[in-house]
Amino acid sequence: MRWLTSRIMVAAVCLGACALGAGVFVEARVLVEKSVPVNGAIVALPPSYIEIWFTEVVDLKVSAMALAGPSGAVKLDPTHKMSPKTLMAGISDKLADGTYTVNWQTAGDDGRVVKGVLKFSVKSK
Ligand SMILES: [Cu+2]
Repeated sequence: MRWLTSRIMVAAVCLGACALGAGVFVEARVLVEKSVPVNGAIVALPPSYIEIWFTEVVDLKVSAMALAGPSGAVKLDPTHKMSPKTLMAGISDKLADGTYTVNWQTAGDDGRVVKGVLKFSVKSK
């Protein structure tokens, strides 16, 4: 009986540790720390680039950014790293007034591809 009790205890501890591990794993996902333009911002000057700072070193090989505005997709210059945790892409064309969406993807320490969206609006008039 004592043997059985200890086995159950071990199983319970294992399950607890696994659940904790899973929780930590989710929290360890790479996140956006900040961006230019700031998510949700309304800017008077059209930005000439998009830069995103992440919470982990990012893998450029699986990183991408795409910009879409009021008249559809906007061509971005190639996505590159400005620092180990930062992605950047230049915008060659002057953005017209309207709301824009940046779809990004990257991977952090665990190599898993993570995707996200940032939005900003240009209001020059
Ligand atoms: Cu740059």
